[in-house]
Amino acid sequence: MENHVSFFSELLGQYCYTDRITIETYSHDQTEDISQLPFMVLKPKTVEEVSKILAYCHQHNLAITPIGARTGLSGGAIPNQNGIALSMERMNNVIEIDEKNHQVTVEPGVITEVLQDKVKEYGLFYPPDPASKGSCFIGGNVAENSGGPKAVKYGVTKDYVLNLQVVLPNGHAMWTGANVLKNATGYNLTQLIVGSEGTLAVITKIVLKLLPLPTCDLLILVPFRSVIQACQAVSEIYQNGIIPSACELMEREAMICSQEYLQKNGVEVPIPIQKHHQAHLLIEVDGFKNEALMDDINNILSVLEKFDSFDANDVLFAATEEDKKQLWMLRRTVGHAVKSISVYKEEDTVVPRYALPDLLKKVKELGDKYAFRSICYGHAGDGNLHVNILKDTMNDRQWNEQLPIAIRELFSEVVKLKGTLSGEHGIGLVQKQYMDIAFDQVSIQLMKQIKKVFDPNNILNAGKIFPS
Ligand code: LAC
Ligand code: ZN
Repeated sequence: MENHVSFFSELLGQYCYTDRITIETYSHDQTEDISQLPFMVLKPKTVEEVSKILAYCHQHNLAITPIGARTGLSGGAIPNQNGIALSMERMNNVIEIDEKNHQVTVEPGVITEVLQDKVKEYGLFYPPDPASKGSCFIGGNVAENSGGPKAVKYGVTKDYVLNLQVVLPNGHAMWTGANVLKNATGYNLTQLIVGSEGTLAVITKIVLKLLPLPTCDLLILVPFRSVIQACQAVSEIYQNGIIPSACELMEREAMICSQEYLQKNGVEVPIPIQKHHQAHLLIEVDGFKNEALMDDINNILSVLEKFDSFDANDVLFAATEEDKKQLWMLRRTVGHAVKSISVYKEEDTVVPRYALPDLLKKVKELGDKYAFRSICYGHAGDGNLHVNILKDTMNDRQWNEQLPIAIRELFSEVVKLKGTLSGEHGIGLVQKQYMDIAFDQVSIQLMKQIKKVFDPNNILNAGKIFPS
């Protein structure tokens, strides 16, 4: 160990850490209550440093995990116990905004919202907006193929990644593609790296596609007396040819929980939640002409009229920018808020949009069968339901032995509905035991062989994605 520490100290000087506080800080992300202590944290600044670090780890068989802002929800960036934590936080430059081509080149440690704000100055738009956009890194978004509310109209991170500079586990630095919108040249290595959760290569530069920035948006909060009908209404909106820029679902408890959490933290979001309202849809439309957006909203409302549990009189129209900010804050806080009330597990189920009501029914049925409480919310327009399962009064045996059986049953249903295990949070550590539900052995072996081609010594983020 001492030899290793002196090699890395020589390479990085003060940016090689072995002190207790740093080690503990980098031992976890935001995944449940999991933590694994690395023996060292490294914070390189250049691609050359990353290359030297990986070449050394490859040569000495040292486990190393690339780490972003530690906002992940599946444990993708939790280092191996006694492994090395490779934090990308110092590689945080927006290198070039190419206005002529609507592209931006960034380093992985740039905060997603900082990137969005920077390109906004040029009238450009980077749409993917995970709930943690104010703190997560773009590199982590690429590694996990993150989504967010706007995915429903604009797509997820993968849809914007044109080219990547990566360092292979043996230390070789390379570009995966070209800075072009079309590319039919060889295997698509760029998209293989996207969503590979830091298991194939370390991302050191990212070229992203940008869009013109929409100039207006409208936002409504729509109450329903039935959560199942709220889900049914979502696909009805799309079947009527309307594509909102966000279509989010919050169960009653999710709204209340978020409101109370914000209040405890000194933020009042005074939105009336009536006793009979079981769910809300938060629907946004965006574009370039306000009148066209008003038409969209009216069309959406007339589609919703078909549902008898829709309360037209209680629709809340965000009249000001401040109203919009508050509604989005309420939605973006749900995850944190739910977690603050109990030990929890968060599933990131995703099904074809039309199957969302069936998925929700199954979640509640399983809750009755296995005696767990769930709070559901998420990106209904994408069929992407976050199911937060609370430990509450469950005893340890129920939690540790019964719940995995219930989750297995849930994922089996998801796959039956032609969906899959994770829409945007990744597999990481916490979902790998369920991979056999989504893939047969041949597919899993194929993926493991790809991992081996990239990383023959299995040093890079080992133990993730695949069941041990
Ligand atoms: C959200 C995160 C948890 O949608 O994905 O709030
Ligand atoms: Zn989400």
